[in-house]
Amino acid sequence: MASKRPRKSVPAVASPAAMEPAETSPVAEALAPAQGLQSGEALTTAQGLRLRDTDHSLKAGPRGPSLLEDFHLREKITHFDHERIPERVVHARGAAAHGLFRAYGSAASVTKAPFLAEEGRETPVFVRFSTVLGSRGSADTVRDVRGFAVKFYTAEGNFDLVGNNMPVFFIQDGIKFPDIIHAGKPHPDREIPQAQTAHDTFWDFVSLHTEATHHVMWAMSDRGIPRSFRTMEGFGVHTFRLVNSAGESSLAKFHWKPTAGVHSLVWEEAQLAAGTDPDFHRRDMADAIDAGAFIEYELGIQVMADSDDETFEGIDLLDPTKIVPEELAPVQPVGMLTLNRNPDNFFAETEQVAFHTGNLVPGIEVTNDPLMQARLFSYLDTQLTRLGGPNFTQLPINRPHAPVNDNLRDGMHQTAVHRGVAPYLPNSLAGDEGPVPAEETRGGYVQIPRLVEGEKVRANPVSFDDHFSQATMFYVSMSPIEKAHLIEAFTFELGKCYEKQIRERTLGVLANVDADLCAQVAAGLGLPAPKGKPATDVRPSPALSQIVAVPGPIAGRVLGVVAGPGADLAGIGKIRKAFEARGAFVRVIAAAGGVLRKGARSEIIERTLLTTRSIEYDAVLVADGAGSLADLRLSVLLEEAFRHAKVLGAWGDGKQALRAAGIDTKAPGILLDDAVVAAYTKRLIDAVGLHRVWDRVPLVTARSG
Ligand code: HDE
Repeated sequence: MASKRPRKSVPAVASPAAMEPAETSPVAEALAPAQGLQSGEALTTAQGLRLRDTDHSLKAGPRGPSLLEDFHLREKITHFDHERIPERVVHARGAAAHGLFRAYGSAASVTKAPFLAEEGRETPVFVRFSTVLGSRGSADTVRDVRGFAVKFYTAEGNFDLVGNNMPVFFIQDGIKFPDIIHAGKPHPDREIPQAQTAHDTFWDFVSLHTEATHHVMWAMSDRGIPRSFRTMEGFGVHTFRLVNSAGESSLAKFHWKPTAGVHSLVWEEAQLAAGTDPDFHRRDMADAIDAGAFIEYELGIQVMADSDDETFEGIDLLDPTKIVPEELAPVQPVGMLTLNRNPDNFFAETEQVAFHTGNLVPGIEVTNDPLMQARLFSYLDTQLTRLGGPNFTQLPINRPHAPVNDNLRDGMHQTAVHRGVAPYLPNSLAGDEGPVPAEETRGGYVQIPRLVEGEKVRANPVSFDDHFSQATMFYVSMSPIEKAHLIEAFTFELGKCYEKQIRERTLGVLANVDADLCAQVAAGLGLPAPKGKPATDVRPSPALSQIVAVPGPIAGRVLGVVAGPGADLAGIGKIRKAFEARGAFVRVIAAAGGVLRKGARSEIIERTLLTTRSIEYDAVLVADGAGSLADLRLSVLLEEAFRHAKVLGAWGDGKQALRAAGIDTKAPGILLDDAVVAAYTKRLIDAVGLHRVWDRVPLVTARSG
């Protein structure tokens, strides 16, 4: 969908933590050498030779063959031929932003890592969000897990928190990763379907491999289709071991909590967006940051006592298919992350950034979670192929902001000119230039001593055998609308499977989660519901539901206002002022492009009925003066927004357009007034702050039968 860049004048999100992007941030400084490769005014070859003509190849006469001696032709084409690198084997589709993390200092009691422990300490970060299964060019809004990878450029070296927007994983042992990914990726014969799990091989695997059940519940829930990157949580998933300055350890789980709340798309909207704006999430993030509506997440930790059995309230903390309910261990805030700068170059930064779960700093250690253990191997290994050799840490985006003095040498794409003759330790020849080991208190990878002993086995602890109780907890913690979405998602995905035995086997799995869930999905598929043995002693965890009862912030939300010649521009102006003051956006929609003028006022038409679709908006209004705009596309826009439980409204004669679209103006979430007054604007802000008008859903369901 064509998009204008948002107005630069939109003010920053009204929050004390929002920061102006620094003129020269440390990251920009780190990138300086790369940018320095472009200098001078004249077009040159890679060798610096000035070029007069880059439009014609050297030929034997204007109609003759090209000559092999045309070095410029060969250099230009050869470089182009090699512009692509292999896409990531998973998480290929992603978008990223720079930002700053500011520590509250509250983590000092549990970790000595200064970027967490020192109050007010600011650390530059680079964050890449991604889907897991789709190729680099796939759509943003597909149902999938979202990657949430954060690189902290700390003074002690890089720390990477390579997490997801769901707190659990499909598998307990990393050795199963190729299996789950092969099952989820497109079928190897036809390479379809792209970027989705609604196909036989995925459901074949997860129905046979029941430890995936809890994660499947998350993936089928609204969490699988986030409204935007700014409205999703992030999780470190694994349990980490934190160590404080007194050498005491505790076990912890990392959580990112978005200040904008946790909100999702509805399924039909996600599907429409995948076609009409495949870049929906990355556009949303880039536009918002460009406009100064920065994106924030609070980092929190759940802290559990370190113990020999590494369990908490009966939950095995080494099992990545389990969460610790927040009601049992509260998430304690330790700092704020603000994304405030878009990358300058997608390839140099977003594509070449290399995360690694083994990038740790003193004060943060890994545990024996067998999923984490396998990851420690994988992330460095994959970059050797993807980034073409062992020197990817020298790329500007991967370079630490801490001093580097290693004895790693040579290799493909070496850009450092190392001096000296003794890249080894111990030595007597390096003099002052050679590195020496850090003193004990400052050294990295000095793990807290723990006894490790056991027989060599290929086995899981018995506690890993419970595959269903937390899946049940997830389901019973959902509100009715979230349950309905889950049922719809399962029915959709299984309805896309060709093999009846896979549908039946999955129903057998769901029967062990919840009888009602199983019965409703079975009814949708036209199959009998099998009986199972769901856990009965499960307590709901209210923190798992994302439905809000009180209006939250509206930063980053988009309001579409339908207008036309003669529309009430003063009213639009009042709404714009109120929304932009809260970091939200107002886009004027009209039948054709241009500028609307009335007296001294003007409004740029940012979207036309040809270029827009309802998925772009969290709410749609029809302005006074636009009520007689008769266009089927407007009716579709309004009707879709109605069906997707979005706030709709109109003032003055704008109400006519709602009625012409067949919208029941007495339905919940239809905000009408005669003119834009302060009370009307407040009602709008509150309604958008509730994200959706869920009360309207029964009406829509009744209408569609
Ligand atoms: Fe990853 N994962 N993963 N993963 N992962 C990669 O690394 C892997 C897992 C996650 O934006 C790859 O550089 C294995 C869990 C994110 O660049 C690769 C296992 C979680 C990203 C890899 C896991 C993640 C990756 C592909 C099981 C959430 C995107 C390209 C043992 C806690 C990072 C790359 C980015 C990327 C392997 C499981 C998150 C192949 C073997 C669990 C967010 O190394």
